[in-house]
Amino acid sequence: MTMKKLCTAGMLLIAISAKLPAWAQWSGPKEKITEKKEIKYGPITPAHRTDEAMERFRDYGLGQFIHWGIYAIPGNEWEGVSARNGAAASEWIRSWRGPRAPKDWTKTYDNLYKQFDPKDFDAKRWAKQAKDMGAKYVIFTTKHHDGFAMWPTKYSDYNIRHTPYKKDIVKEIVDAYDAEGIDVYLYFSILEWNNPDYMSSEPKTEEEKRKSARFLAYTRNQLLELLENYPSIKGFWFDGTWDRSWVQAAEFTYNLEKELRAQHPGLIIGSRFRNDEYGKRHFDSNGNLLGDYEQGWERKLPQDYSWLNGNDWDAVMTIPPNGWGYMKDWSGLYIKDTNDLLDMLMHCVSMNGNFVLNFGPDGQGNMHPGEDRLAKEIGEWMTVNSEAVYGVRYIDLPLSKYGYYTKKESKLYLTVFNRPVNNRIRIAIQKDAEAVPVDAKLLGDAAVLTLTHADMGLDRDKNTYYDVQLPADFKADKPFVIKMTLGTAKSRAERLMDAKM
Ligand code: FHN
Repeated sequence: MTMKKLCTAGMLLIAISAKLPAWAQWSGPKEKITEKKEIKYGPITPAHRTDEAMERFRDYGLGQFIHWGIYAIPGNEWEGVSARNGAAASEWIRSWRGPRAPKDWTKTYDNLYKQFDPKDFDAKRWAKQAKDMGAKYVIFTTKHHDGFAMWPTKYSDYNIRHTPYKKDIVKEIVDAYDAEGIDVYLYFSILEWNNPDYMSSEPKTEEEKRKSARFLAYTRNQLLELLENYPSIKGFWFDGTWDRSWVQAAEFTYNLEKELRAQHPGLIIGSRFRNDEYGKRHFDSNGNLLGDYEQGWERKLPQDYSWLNGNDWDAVMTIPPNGWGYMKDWSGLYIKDTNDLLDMLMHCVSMNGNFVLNFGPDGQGNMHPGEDRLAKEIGEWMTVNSEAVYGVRYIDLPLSKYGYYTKKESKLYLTVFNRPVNNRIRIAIQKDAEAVPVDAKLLGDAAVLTLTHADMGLDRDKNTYYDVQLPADFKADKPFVIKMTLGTAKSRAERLMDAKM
């Protein structure tokens, strides 16, 4: 290839990489920043907070997301007609369009609050279920994109006080989950479809600028109100921050984040809240995390630890393929089973992330029966194995083909999803590792497992191996955890003559 062609290809590559779409940061390693910029509205907190609140966040492992609001009443259908393929997701049903959408649907939807009276709602029952499942935090929708507030806000009449239910649902959730020792985070959508002051595009005219200023002030007021009403919460989980109207308000959002943090020391805010003055969201134009944890892993998981750049993160996941609010009909959809969800959980915690499973209760305050079943099965597994989930961290070992490693002080856990036919679980450890497995047992079982050093002597191999032998009669119909202690090696790998090829 001639030099000219090489240069062209190189420039094209640079051009393409410069135009990486925003979501590219969640489908591979982060973009390498070659040219640093002067940034006024970059990070407010250090990329790796070490305070007690943030250490708690790192230790959670498993969380619960709850999407509950007016959209729970239709449950992704109306008068027997499914909104599937008509609305983007069940909690987006207000935006249902197309030939099957009911006549005057938006107007119908915007009056549904007049019938919101969840007779079966019992926050204590939900909190107990979450506790039994093993969740350490809950993220609860105070207000989704439809703008309906699940608390009696002073700043809008479109709220729970004006429903037959009347009571403050956010307070009921906060009190019940606090009582179970589960930390509460409040989901808050900036975007509000039915707020006359909300616009998605950048305000240009004087009138639009006045509306935008009113909307920003309203948003600030509601957030300060939430902090004042519910002082025990640990953080916000922001959403709906992708429209130009919010992106262009970098100075406002920077100052608002500072104010929220000053109002509530230790507050945890994810990377989805705001962007820098160049419009870069989640990470500023120099690649620095905006917020306390990366908040873009939604219905996807990082495929390599290096993609995370050592940042904290959480992954939020639906049980159906998509759809966060209540969906009455799950038929014809792939519904993740317990093994799917445990695999995702261990995938996350093995890479220093938290896994947050979404529940979408119905209009009466009941979880979907499928959610009840999964919560129970996950809870049964966590009862035996949560030691490998809570308070663990990533360990730099060659990836296991049997499952996921997690580490806590001198303990190494391997959660096995793929049991080898010979029952021999081979652990690869770097030859220069200071600590190696010195004993092994199964969580939930007293038996000590046989552990041997398998010095395979492969040429040019940087690793040595330790074999854990599972008893042939060990029965397991779900993932199981091998707990090892890391200590001083009793035998070293032989130094062998290099192969001569
Ligand atoms: O548009 C929302 C969606 O309704 C849901 O709330 C998810 C989960 O957080 N967030 C946005 C889609 O990315």
